[in-house]
Amino acid sequence: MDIKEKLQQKLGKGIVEAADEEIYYALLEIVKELAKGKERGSGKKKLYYISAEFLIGKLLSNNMINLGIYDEVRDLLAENGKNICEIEEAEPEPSLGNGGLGRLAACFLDSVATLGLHGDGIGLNYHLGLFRQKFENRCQRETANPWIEEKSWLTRTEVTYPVTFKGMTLNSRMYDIEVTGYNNITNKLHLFDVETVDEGIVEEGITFDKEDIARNLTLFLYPDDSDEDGRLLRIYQQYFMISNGARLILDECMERGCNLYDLPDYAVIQINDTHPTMVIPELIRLLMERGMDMDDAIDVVSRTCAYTNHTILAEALEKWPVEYFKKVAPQLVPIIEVLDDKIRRKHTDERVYIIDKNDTVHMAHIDIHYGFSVNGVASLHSEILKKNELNHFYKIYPKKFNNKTNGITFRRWLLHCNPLLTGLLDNVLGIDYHLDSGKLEELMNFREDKDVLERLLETKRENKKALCRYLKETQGVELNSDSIFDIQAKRLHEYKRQQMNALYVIHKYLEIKAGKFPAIPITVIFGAKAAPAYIIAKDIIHLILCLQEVINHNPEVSPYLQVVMVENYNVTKAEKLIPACDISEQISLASKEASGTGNMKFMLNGAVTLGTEDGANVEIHHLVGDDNIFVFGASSDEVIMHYEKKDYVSKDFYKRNKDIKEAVDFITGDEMLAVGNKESLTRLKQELLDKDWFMTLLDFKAYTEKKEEVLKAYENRSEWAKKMLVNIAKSGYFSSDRAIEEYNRDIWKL
Ligand code: AZC
Repeated sequence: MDIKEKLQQKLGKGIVEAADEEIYYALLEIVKELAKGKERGSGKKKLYYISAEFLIGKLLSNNMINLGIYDEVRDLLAENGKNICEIEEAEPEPSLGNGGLGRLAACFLDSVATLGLHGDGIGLNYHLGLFRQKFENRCQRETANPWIEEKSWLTRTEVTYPVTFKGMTLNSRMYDIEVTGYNNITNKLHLFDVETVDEGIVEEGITFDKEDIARNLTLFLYPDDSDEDGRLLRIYQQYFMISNGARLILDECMERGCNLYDLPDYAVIQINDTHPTMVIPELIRLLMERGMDMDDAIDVVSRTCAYTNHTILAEALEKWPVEYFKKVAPQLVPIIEVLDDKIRRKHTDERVYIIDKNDTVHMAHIDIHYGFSVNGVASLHSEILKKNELNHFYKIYPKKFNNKTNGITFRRWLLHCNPLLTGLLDNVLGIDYHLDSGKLEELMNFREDKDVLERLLETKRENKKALCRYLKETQGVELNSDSIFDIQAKRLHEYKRQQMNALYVIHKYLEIKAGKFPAIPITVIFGAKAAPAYIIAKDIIHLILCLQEVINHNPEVSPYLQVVMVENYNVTKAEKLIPACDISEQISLASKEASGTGNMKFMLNGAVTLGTEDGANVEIHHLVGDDNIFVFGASSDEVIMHYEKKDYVSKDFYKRNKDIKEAVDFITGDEMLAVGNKESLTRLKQELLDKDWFMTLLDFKAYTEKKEEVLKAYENRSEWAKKMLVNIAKSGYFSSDRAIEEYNRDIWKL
């Protein structure tokens, strides 16, 4: 039966008569059936990618692209007066991740299947995912974000396990999502859920009874952990995830013929950051339960597990009091104690102990001692791990450390999100680059081709217009599509320095008011969610929303400068912003952004990076060369030195530099207080003056100067088009297919 017949059969009526939602549900079923019919991953050894986050985004279009039916369905719908983009609107986005780490896991699953490798994901089935962001009185408010409908991508399985917590046993159930590779096999994402979960316990916003574990365990991704109940809930979630995962892995491996002593021949477990770390002591415990002696169990598990580190920020390196384990999963405590004891017998350096003198368990230390591989996610980050953050471990295990620079799937971040550019590239290069991203490099042959350059500019113009229409419809803002689109879209965090961008906006606003007009109007676009308990991050959102109000309503300024913060930034919104971007803001304090992956997505879509020498920006710089990126700011070595010497004083910069003083003072000036909250704006200003942990004022001058250079460069349209072309041509390296090939070659060996 062809797609048309299938669709009509499912609909029970003609396509013309069906509503968008009905078509979405019918396509969902068809796609699920097709995916299930595909060849499965096979082979003796299998990868298990365990992660607390899989930020998969909407799946319909991507699955259709990977199954090779997208064009056919799009045309079929068009023939019947339907627009595939509107059908997509009917799909709720599963927000099962915060940002980079979760999206990386999703891109990796796509590439594992695309490369035909045998590997599944293991995670949790959060019913409400990450919160939905609403703007009210120019502040972020959080509401629940349900995504599981009666018909969804989830398939209920018969796999269930009793999971034992202190004083309570909860039954789990596994749900599967099919992960279909591009023209290749289908693997699975296994999401574990607790049978007793109850969405009804959510009250106002995202508040709920944090102690009612049986009903709340899989409700939210990362519940607020600013209090002890929240932190304990995280331990419950983590233990639930890995306890299910560990048993699934052992069961599957035994089914494939494993005798447990040869587990490393049957499984490799990639631990995505420290959230799944408990899988190590849990596997040891389970192997002992099945009769293995402890030393053998430790040896087997250590040869099966590999760890990826995604951050050097101290706050994100998980440490849990032994007390918490005693309260939640006491069965792990004796195992962790033995693991620690073995280290203490071998090493005198306290910094490598697992349990410190405050009786706190350092999760990453378990991974490093009892895993066989430790990788960072960009070359600078991996170097910093070796030289600084994890140097004392590197000295013990130099061979374990390696780098795997992140990557993104081009199916979603080019083919799906940017059909215009894809069409142009297909036309110029053919379609081989879809599977072999290195082929994009052939675009370099067209660097002097006026026609290609003009068409590149044209696709950007069209994508900008499309974004304008979308923002008008969804947020009622009216933007100038002929202006420069300068975009910073990523989680809100002080180290990412959205505040520095906001200070630039203020600076520009003051200049324009004083009569100094930019040659081409500028539109500064932000998209960011702040963690619900992260006060300063929310203050920064408030600052940006107030600026939006003040600037866009100033008739003298708004023809030259506009600011807009996109509400509820998520994967779907990223897919609309990225193709429309001219300037990609990657301005983290050097050394703090482990890699970044947004930087890669923007580059691939023909944006030019304005960034610090941080994370993967360093590699982007290396690939595109000095002429095709705008780099500024203190180097990571300088930054690390400032931290060591504790010699950075932000107030000195404020006192010495007039532009900085004016911009910072503006935060609590009359214009802002007329629309904003005094307490919040004052707190933010004081934070910049008294703390400024991420050295905004240190780099501000270099940033504004470099931004002027970028704006100037944009005026020369043909030269700018060349920069766009070089960025696209050189982005092949950042395909997640390349990253996964490296993981497999060096770590997994499937
Ligand atoms: C992020 C890093 O901040 C980002 O630089 C990196 O690109 C991404 O992981 C993927 O490796 N980290 C997180 O999202 N979260 C945590 C807890 O580190």
